[in-house]
Amino acid sequence: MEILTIPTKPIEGQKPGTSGLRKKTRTFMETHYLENFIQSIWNGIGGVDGKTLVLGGDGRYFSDRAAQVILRMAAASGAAKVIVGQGALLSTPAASNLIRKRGTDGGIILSASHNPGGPDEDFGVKFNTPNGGPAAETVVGRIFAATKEISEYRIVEAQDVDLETLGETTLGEMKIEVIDPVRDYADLMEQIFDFPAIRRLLDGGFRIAFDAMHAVTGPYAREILENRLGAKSGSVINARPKPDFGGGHPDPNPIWAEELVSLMSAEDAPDFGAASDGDGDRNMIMGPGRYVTPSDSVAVLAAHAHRAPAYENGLKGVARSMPTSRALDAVARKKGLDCFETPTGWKFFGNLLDDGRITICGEESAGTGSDHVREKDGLWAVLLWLNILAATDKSVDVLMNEHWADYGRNFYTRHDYEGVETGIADAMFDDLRAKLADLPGTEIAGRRVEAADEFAYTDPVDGSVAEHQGIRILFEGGGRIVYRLSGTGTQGATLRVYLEDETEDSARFGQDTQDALADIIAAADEIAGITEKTGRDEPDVRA
Ligand code: VG1
Ligand code: CO
Repeated sequence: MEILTIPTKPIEGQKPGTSGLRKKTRTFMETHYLENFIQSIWNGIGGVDGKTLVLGGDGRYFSDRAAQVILRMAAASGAAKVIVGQGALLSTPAASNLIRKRGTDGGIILSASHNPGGPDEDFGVKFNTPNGGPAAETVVGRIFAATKEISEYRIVEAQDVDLETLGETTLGEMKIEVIDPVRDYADLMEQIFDFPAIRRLLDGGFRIAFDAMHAVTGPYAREILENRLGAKSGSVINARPKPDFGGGHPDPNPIWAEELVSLMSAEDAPDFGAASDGDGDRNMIMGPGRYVTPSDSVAVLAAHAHRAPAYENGLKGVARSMPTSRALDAVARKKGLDCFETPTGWKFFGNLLDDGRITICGEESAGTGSDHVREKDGLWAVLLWLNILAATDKSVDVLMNEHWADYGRNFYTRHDYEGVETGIADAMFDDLRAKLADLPGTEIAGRRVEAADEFAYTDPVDGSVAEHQGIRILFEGGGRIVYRLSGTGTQGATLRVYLEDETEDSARFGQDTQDALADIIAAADEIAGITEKTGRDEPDVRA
């Protein structure tokens, strides 16, 4: 088989963001674009000669083509073997599990996660290291450096590999193993949770709805929830992965998962509702007529995890991304657990998990996970909820109300302003930075500022430092504003404003979130001048 060496030049902007390299699909389809980035991964990790990799993704448009290119490039650079999910499908947590279980040298995940898919939408490539997690900043830095130096890439000339038939095949000297993408993952879930207890719950008439949003979790949820746990057939909706996710955003929040929300708001709503995103690492949790915020969800899961077999001896510690509400901190305090605060993005949990400092972690953006893999894991969160509901025999409503009574309630919302001109967004952050020192002690929208800073994180395991991870304004009495720019968007800048306040007053527990946060929201605009600078008087998304 002929190995071609193709001359190329560095392409601007191949800098991975919060979670891999994410661009418009058409950008990835430009000549050399994907090839340059893949070769730069190989170059950045010291080559793939003799290595074994995992490959799969969320099945979005262009994944099938990209998978063939990556296989040809792995073969050309001497990889020993690639383990591929059938049809090039693998959820992000399933890929993480396979990398770990098979002891491979890492893997490539083809996904732009919750971003829409299709020729005019988004595509993405992510490299995970042998621990199963997203490459840490140092590795990402080497890959990015390689994109700026590349002068050629290697690829073999060959026909497409059949990725539909399970079993072993070869591409030149390289072995390819096409595996069932679901089985190993479903087996892992069965080891972690009390499946017999969940089965009894479902047999007893407890009804669930899981919205796979036409994305990768469909086959996983069908196998686990319907086949292995006996949920009524049809409990999993939108279960067939489609290259364009049925035209929607595969983002499990109350706006994009409207089908689930309307199911859960109906008179005869199921007892439990959940959804996941494009690549299966996010989750949304609902009870009848009730949305559980991701920040609350991770706190509830940490408080009750011991009810699942894998966590019956308790947790080593917990962690949350900085913008995530501090509901988790309250649980950690009561239980005497360490609670780490990390920058946004799962890669920052990797060292804490590898070093045995934490067991459970989460992000406000609907990511929750544990040390069973090194990615956030949507179905894992759903199953832990079901395990807890089965073990306590309580409803979502009762669990949530009891949680607030025990720990207080953290009101929480995120306001996103999408497609803001990059220059305007950058100037806003410069202005904010310049203001920070003067804010403490001032009163804004009736609230007194206690502290203000720009978040930097020193990793307690390897001492690496991540700077510029968001601007924080803390108010007396527990209120907080965080400003950040998204690192996953593909157009202009997305300004994220995270708003939080806390109360232990049970009379306020039922209050509407936006109402409860009205003064903090007003303060956020006053401090940053959002309306004035962007010309927007409303966010595009209130999550
Ligand atoms: C967003 C979320 C972040 C999450 C990341 C990847 O990043 O805020 O919490 O880890 O997406 O999630 P950003 O930089 O846009 O705020 V996924 O499910 O898109 O891989
Ligand atoms: Co995702």
